[in-house]
Amino acid sequence: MVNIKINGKPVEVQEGKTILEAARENNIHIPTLCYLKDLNQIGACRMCLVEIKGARALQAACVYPVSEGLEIYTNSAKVRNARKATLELILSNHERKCLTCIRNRNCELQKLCEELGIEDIRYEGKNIEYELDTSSPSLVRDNNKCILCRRCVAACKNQGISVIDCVERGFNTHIAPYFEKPINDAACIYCGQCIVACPVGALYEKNDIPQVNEAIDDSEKHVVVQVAPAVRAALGEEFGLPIGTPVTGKMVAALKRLGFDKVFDTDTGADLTIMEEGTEFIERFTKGENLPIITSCSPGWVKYCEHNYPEFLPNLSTCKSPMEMFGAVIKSYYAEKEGINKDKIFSVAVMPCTSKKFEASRSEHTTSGGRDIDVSLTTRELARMIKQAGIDFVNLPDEQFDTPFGEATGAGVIFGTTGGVMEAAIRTVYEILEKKPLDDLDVKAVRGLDGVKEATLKIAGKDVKVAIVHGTKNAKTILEKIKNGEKYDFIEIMACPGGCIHGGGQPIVDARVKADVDVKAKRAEALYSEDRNAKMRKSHENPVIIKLYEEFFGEPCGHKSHELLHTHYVD
Ligand code: HC0
Ligand code: SF4
Repeated sequence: MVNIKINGKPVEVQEGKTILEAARENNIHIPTLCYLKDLNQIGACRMCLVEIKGARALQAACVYPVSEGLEIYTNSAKVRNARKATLELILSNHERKCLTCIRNRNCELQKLCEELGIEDIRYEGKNIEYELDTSSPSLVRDNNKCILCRRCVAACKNQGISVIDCVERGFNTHIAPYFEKPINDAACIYCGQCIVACPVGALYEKNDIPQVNEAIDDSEKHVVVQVAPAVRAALGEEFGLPIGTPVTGKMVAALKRLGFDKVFDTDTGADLTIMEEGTEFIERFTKGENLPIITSCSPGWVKYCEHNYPEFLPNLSTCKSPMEMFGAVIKSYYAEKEGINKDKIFSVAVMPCTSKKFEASRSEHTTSGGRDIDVSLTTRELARMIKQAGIDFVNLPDEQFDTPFGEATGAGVIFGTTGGVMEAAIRTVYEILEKKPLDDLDVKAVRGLDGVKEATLKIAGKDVKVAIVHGTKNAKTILEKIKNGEKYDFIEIMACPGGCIHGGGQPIVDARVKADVDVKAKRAEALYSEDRNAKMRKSHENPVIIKLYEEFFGEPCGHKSHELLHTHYVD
């Protein structure tokens, strides 16, 4: 510990901490902009400048380590003036279209203007006009709004992707994919981690709300929606509810009020995936063929594999993601059962993910003749639709998903967090192979936020070696281990850190909140609590799934399943 003084008050702080951390621990607020805890601590934006007794220049608190006897002033006139001047310079060439900006009222730059008392724009700088990069099916890059904080660059690097970086110098510095290519021509996996890292409106998802509204307004169309597991763990944040509040019932109620004809749960699709993927695993494990089987439900991970490790494509499970399985079921089984022409069905998915927009557009997912999923919206887009419709979300009653897919299990809901697909699969595979119930359904060995988790499970007298990976940077780690001879049987890989709960389509949390709150852990706990309280916790016990096999598919991995529920990603 070291003894320092902040604004004249003596405090004891752990050695190695930065001034910013020391101040925050003592409830002293220092503004930041480029700072993103553990990801981007580079002292670039100069918003966190502080005065240090005896030092000639002001110092960036986010990178300056504390030391014995340091005397720091966080709010002197010199500090306030310097921060304000820096902010005014940032504003001088910022496109200040706040009223129409996607991040209006959730913008860290806007908040700083309020906090630092910016009353007018004193400097009008030269503006470079950048063209929007709309080349990707998932996201838009708008350099006119960019403040060069480099948080997106750090997030992309943390994913092990690094397709964006600063290019050129001085006033011409801007963020771009390599060789200034459109992002769609770079090896971007559309994970959207850059979007959730961005403090302003320089990165956002492709807006697909108009297509959905148009379909809802078309009386000829039967518009169905399915909602991914992780959406319910975060949607409430958009309406001021604490991080980690599960809002399943209100979310369903809101979707019904938005005018969707049927509201379904992707968790049901997840239960179906477990039947197919569990069976596929048992077949491959029994024959000792094509192991490890690697999950393929995360489209960002699939794209990463296609770009960087095509030799592992044969290891991917042939199962489509729950979203796409459900999409195929809706335009086949459901259409038949309800007597609705499949071409009149408009199938929407709400996902915590930006890459799902890309997945929905892939040619592999067109079993119905056209797109099986017509539109994939993000959690944020759903929140926007709810706000635009004037729905009082917080005071909605809890409502239930619609028949004939009204039931899902706890196994389906935990898909939304890292380790969840594996845990759900183990619950089912164990009971099929052991022919007896699993004693403890909480498979703790596969839970938690470590980037790579490994466990060896005993099932039916055999060792099953599993690994769980989240964040594509960690995918590289495990794939390299396999290349070096390490053996695994079953691997779950999710592109986003934390899994879907921290997907690129989820509500954007202010960097200052992220510094204090473990957002991933809180959202994960929302899903685990739903699982604990679920009536059913194993996919193979879901009566909807049992009926689906009886009435339509016959058996898992049978002929019809292969036609509708499986695919191959090829190089
Ligand atoms: Fe996920 Fe999924 S769990 S990818 O993270 O498998 O997006 O939530 O919907 O499809 O179920 C996302 C979340 C899904 C799918 C499921 C899987
Ligand atoms: Fe990088 Fe993901 Fe953003 Fe693409 S979407 S630029 S891969 S962080």
